[in-house]
Amino acid sequence: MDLPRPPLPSFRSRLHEPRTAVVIGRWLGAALLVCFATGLYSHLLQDPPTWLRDHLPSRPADGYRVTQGLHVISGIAAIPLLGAKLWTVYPKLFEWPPIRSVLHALERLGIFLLVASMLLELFTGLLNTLQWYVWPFPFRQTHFWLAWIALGGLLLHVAAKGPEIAGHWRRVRPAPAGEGLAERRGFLAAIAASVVLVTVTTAGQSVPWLRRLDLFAPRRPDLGPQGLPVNRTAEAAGTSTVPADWRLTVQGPRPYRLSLDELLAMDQHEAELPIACVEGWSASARWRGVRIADLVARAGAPDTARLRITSLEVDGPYRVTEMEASYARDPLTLLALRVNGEVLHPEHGYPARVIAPNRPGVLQTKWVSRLEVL
Ligand SMILES: Nc1nc2c(c(=O)[nH]1)N[C@H]1C(S)=C(S)[C@@H](COP(=O)(O)O)O[C@H]1N2
Ligand SMILES: [Mo]
Repeated sequence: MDLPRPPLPSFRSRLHEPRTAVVIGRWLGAALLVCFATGLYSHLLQDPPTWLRDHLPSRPADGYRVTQGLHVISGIAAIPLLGAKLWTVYPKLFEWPPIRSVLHALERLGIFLLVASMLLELFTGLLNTLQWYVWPFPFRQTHFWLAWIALGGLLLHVAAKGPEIAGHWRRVRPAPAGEGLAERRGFLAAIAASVVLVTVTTAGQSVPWLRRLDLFAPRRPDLGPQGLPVNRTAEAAGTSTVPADWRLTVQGPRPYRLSLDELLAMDQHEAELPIACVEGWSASARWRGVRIADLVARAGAPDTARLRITSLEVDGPYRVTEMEASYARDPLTLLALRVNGEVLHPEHGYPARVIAPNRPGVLQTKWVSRLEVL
C-alpha cells in the first residue's frame, strides 16, 4: 500500500548528502572510540574487578593523567561533531514512508537509541566535569552503562550502513566545480574550527602548555592552596581541625600506631606525581613522605598485600578506599606529609595523604588515619 506523501520539506543541499555524513562520522567515530577506551580504562582502574586486581599497572606514573585528559578532551570534541552529524542527517526524519519494513523499523529504532544514549552520555559527562550533579541517579554507573549502549548502537549502525559508508569513504573526484562543493568544504572547515576551538580552550585543565588558553574549563589546575586545586574541601569533609592526638594506625600481622613526629623520623622519599581527577583536570606536584611499602613491611605484611585506607573524613564516598598490591609496593607510592616543599595544607590532606602513580585522583585519599592490610 502506498501512503500519499504529506507535504514534508525536501532537502537538496550537499550538506545533507551521505558523503558529508561519512566525513563527519569518521571524525566523530574516532573521538568516540578514544573516549570509550579511555573511559573503560578509568572505570577499571577506579573499581577493578577481582580478576584484574593483581594486574593493574602502577606505571607509567603519568598514565592515568594522559588517558583521563584524553577522555575529557575527546568527549568535549565529540559534542560539536555530534551536533554537526545530527544536523547533516536530520532530513532523514522526514523520510517517506516512515517505515518500509520490519528491518527498516528496527534500524530506525536502533538509531533512536544510539542518538539518545550518545546525547545523554555527552551531557552527563560534560556536567560531571563541572561537578554539577543535577540528576537523581548515580553518575558513574549511568555513564558506564550508557557508554555500552551507545557502543552497541554505533556498531549496529555502522554495520547496517556499511555498504553506504564504504561507497562514500573516498573523495568523489569527478565534479570539482560541482555546485555546493565549496559550501560543503566551508561547512567541514567550520566544524573543524569549532572542534579546535572547544578543545584548545578547555584542554588546558590537563595539558600544561595549553594552560594559558584554558578559558572555559571549570578548573585552572594551578589555582588553589600550594598551587593545586581542591575537589573535596576540608570543611566539607569535616577535617578542618585534626585532633592533637592524631596517630596513623596500621593494621596487619604486627599492628602499630605512629605519631606525625614518628612518621617524620622514618626514611623520607620524594616523588613528582600528578593528581589526575576523573573530572578531567590534572596537576603535578612534588610530594615528600614515607613509602607505603615501608609501612606495610613494618607491619610484617608481604608485598603482595592489598590495603584498605581510611580517612578522618566524617562521611563521603571516598572516605574509605582500597589500594592494589602493585601500587602499595611501588617505591613512588607515598604517604605524603609535604607537598611542593611545605607541610600539607589542610585542604590537601594534612596530616597525611596517599599519592600513587597512574592512579585516579579519587583514590588519592586525603586526611589518612588508618591503613589496613587485607
Ligand atoms: N578523604 C578524601 N580524599 C579525597 C577525596 C575525598 O572526597 N575524600 N577526593 C579525591 C579527589 S576526587 C581528588 S581529584 C583529589 C583532589 O586532591 P586535592 O584536593 O588535594 O587537589 O583528592 C582525592 N582525595
Ligand atoms: Mo577527583
